[in-house]
Amino acid sequence: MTTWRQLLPDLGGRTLVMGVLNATPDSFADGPDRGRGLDPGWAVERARAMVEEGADLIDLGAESTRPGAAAVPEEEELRRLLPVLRAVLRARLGVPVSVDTYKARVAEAAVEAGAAAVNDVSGLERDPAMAATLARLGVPAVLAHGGGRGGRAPDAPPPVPGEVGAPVARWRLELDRIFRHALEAGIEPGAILLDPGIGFGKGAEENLVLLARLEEVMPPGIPFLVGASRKGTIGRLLHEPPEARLEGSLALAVLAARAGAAAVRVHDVGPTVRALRVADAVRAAGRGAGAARGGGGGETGAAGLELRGLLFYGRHGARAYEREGLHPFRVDVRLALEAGRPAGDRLGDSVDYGAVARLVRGVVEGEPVNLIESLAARIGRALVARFAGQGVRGLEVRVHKPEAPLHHPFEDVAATWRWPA
Ligand code: HH2
Repeated sequence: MTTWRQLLPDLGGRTLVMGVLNATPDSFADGPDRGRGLDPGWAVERARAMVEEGADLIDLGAESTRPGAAAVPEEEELRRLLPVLRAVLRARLGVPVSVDTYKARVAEAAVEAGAAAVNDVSGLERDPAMAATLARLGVPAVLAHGGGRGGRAPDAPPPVPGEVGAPVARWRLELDRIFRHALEAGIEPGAILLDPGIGFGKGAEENLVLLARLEEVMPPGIPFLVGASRKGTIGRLLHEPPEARLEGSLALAVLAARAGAAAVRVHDVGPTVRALRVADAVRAAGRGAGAARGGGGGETGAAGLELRGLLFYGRHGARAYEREGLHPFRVDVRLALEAGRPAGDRLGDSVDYGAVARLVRGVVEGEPVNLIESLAARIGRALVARFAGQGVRGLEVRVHKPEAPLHHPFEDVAATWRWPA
């Protein structure tokens, strides 16, 4: 199976840019260009211009996903898509082309024609055949949250009665579920880019909260893409039509990059590439300064190590059904090192956090226990047994159960274990 990093080697370095190409008569954001992408000749020139402006990949869609758009039958979608896809591929523009579709048959035909990736706004939800099809095709995929249910009116009340404010925990769970669904279908973790789905099934206020809290919403360790370009969220703030939302789109691309997005999906490629070049330079400088502060240890003081949000699946729980399927557990580990640690700047002078993560994984994926308190204790004892002799003088383990069997919306259920007690 091809991974995203094989397709886009810069993934995880700078923020990558996916350029939007619509072979549709009704895409919300295309302004005076609406419908022109149905013409293969025009589409090739548009794609070429985006690549010249710095696009890392082109995303070709033949069905609008805007709220209220009419569903397009498979045959019609293929009739629009394939001639444009073939023409763009024939032009050998030097970047991969993904196809924006939630239909397995369309994805399959597009990959057979040469598409390198699939962008499913429904996160495998809308077409039950999509997950297995992607696993079989072996191409990487963008899996978005919320695009499977049809758009909700921007000012509609929250979908869960009484769920006012931020449904952050729910989005996070649903994204975890999308990821797990993909893994269970046989898609490799490295072939998945998650997407919070700005504007998909979310009200106006919710989209702002989602953008503000991306770092909490997106499962750690899984690269994600954000598509906010020209969307209604910007229109409602600036009162401009989609083709005049450049500044708003740039602001959101920069905020997404700041929150750790691996890629953004945009209409205005050149300005976005330039804005991100600056934003990425600031981010990189921040990382450098942090490294300089944290590095070169061994002179005085004691360092600590922290791993947060390690995600593993296990069968722990007191109810019989919890033993039947895998469910997620998130683990935070904090290790306090003895004074004078790390003794030098080599891996052997400190605790190898990869080894910590592997040990936690072994316990979570191992023999089930009833209580998360027991799970936290089991992880803690295993860590003490392994690392106490390597300069660790204290540790704290926190186990979160994001799918705890509670019949109320909740933020978190967690248990903590400390050593020394
Ligand atoms: N947004 C749109 C379409 N596809 N795919 C992903 N992964 N993420 C998004 O946010 C996303 C998407 C909507 O933009 P556009 O393609 O310009 O409009 P339309 O759906 O009306 O064609």
